[in-house]
Amino acid sequence: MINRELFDDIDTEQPPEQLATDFWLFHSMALNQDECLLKAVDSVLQHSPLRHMITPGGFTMSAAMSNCGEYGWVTDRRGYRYTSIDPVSGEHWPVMPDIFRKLSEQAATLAGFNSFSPDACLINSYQTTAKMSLHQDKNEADYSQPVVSVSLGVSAIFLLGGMQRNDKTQKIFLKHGDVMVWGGESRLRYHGILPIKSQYHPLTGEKRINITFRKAR
Ligand code: MD3
Ligand code: FE
Repeated sequence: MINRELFDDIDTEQPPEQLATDFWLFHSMALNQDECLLKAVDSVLQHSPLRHMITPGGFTMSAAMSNCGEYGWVTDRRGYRYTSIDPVSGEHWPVMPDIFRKLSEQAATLAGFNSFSPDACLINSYQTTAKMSLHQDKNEADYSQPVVSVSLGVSAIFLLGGMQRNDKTQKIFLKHGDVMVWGGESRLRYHGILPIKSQYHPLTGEKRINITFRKAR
């Protein structure tokens, strides 16, 4: 078994990494609140459970999803969009936990986005082999607003592409506790997640949890 505390200390000393213009990776930024974050994830999921949504093309997404905050991102045969009501529960999405909001605003500030105030928070849960194909995030009203994401549990390799689907991609390793912020010139970059390898994390088991914060409206 890995000595987690030893690795925590090393990771925390990794400086913020700029992966592209307006694109930052804050290594292990969420590590010291990992258990609180996962507890908050669980409380959201008790109200609005994870579900596999259907794309407009009729495919079932391999990542299971849910949301909290004023708006939630959904997809079905009618398209991709934000809603204020969870179509599964028939109620409003759960309130965004304070610990989520605080972390996302702090990360955005570190990246130079000073007045980020997310109104939408998507929770993605990946089991082994789940993936997310190359896409752009463009269902939001204002692309001058950044996006923040927090990775928890087993690691993943994400593909960072360019502004065109066929642009060259770079592979970036995302581990438990990593926080990314992208906006400005990078806001509409193509990106995706390669199929998750079979791994085990003491706090999440075989799963990877990604929490993504956006300003939808
Ligand atoms: C944005 N989720 O939900 S977030 C999504 O890890 C999504 O669950 C992925 O993409 C996940 O829409 C990735 C991190 C990420 C990485 C690179 C990007 C977002 C990015 C590059 C450009 C824009
Ligand atoms: Fe995305």
